Amino acid sequence: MTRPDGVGHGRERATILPVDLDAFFAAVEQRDRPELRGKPVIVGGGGPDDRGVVSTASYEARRFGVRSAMPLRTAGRLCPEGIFVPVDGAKYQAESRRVMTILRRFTSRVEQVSIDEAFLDVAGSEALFGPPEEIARRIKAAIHAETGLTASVGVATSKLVAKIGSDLRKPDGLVVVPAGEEAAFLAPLPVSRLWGVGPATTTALAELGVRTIGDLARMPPDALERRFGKHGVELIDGAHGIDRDPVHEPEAVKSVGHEHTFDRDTSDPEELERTLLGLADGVAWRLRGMGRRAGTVVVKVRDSGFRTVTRQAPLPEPTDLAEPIFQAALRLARPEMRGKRIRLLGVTGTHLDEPDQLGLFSSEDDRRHRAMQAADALKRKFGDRTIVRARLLDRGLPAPFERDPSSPLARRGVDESSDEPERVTFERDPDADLAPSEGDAPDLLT
Ligand code: DCP
Ligand code: MG
Repeated sequence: MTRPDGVGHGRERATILPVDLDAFFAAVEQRDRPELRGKPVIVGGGGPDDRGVVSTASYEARRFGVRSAMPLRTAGRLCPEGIFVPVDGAKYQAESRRVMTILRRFTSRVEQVSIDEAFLDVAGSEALFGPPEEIARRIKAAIHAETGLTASVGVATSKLVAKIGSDLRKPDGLVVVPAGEEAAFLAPLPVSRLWGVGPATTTALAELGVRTIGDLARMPPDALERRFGKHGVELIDGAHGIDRDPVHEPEAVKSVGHEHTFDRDTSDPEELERTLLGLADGVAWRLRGMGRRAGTVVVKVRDSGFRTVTRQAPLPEPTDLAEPIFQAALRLARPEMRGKRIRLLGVTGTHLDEPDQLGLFSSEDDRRHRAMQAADALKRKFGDRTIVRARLLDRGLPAPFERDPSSPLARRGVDESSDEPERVTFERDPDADLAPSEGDAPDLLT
């Protein structure tokens, strides 16, 4: 697509796919509680008398005008039959992670932009999965089969046009805008569909007689620039479907680690072992989320006198499972812990392999199976109260393992010298020439 002045966005093919789950939190609740299906479900806070706001509403509730960010009281007034459900953040995070893992089976070029939304660039995946439209169908089918949720997907040459497309036929939509048809696709839509066009700009444009994106595209550019300044130039680009922002791949990560500082220094072998297990589980969990495996385990042991040692050893084979990471960590840490009171333990996986095209070579079922085998092995070893995270949560520890890997906090990593009780660290590849994007996933839940 090329602007009248000859400026194009440089992409000749429609390979950008936004994927956005439909009524995400509400859909998860309707999936898990069949009695809520087909009903107006409002997720957020304690109910219509609560002072909070709506997180999201099922499409049934939206028919009454209920929207995200609306006060719960207003929602209760608009939709008296609405069923109010509290937010279950950990559950939605886990679901989000499953969906992102599915997306990464289709390409490594996945940019997660919120808890339920990502952009993919599938140029390069076509030999394996077919043309972009076919990939879009497969993605929708895989998400539905594996999570029971529906997603809306767009296909276009730019994020802007593809996203407008994916929003257009929600829920369960699929809109393809072939290269060269952007202007025709956008022309009849209201200007408010464009990014950065809120109520004020919409009103100002209406005063100029501009209501649709087509009206906007026909406006003399200098008139828009005079009226809106720099924003005017963006408006003109938008009206022509021009958006040069590429899909930003995740930063190259070299290692994944978790640390725990004990409330009170301890020499209790059971507590030390259990903590290593929890840390190993967190590392494995995170690796699986990234589609990576660690080749080496590093442990860090700090005693009550602040003496810190790190020990590392290669794993028998690269892994993303808790059990081998835990076994290696225990072997490394045990001699360092003997006869000491321990202040801090850390477990890190390094020498990560290349991002896995996961499902290409091993089916998701295989992977789940392996993960479950590992859980079973741990169960055999530690008896029945074994869900590792649950055991750690029982002890009142924070839940570092539920942190969204793409959250700004986790991406930033944490200062090595700080002494926070529980930390997630990412070490970036200094060679990777990938600037962190401004559009980091909003950390909705943490
Ligand atoms: N969310 C929230 N508060 C907001 C907006 C969103 O807590 N103000 C949460 C709840 C949503 C989730 O984020 O389920 C995803 O946001 P979306 O904007 O994608 O909204 P939905 O997925 O709920 O609906 P849609 O079908 O319009 O995408
Ligand atoms: Mg959504």
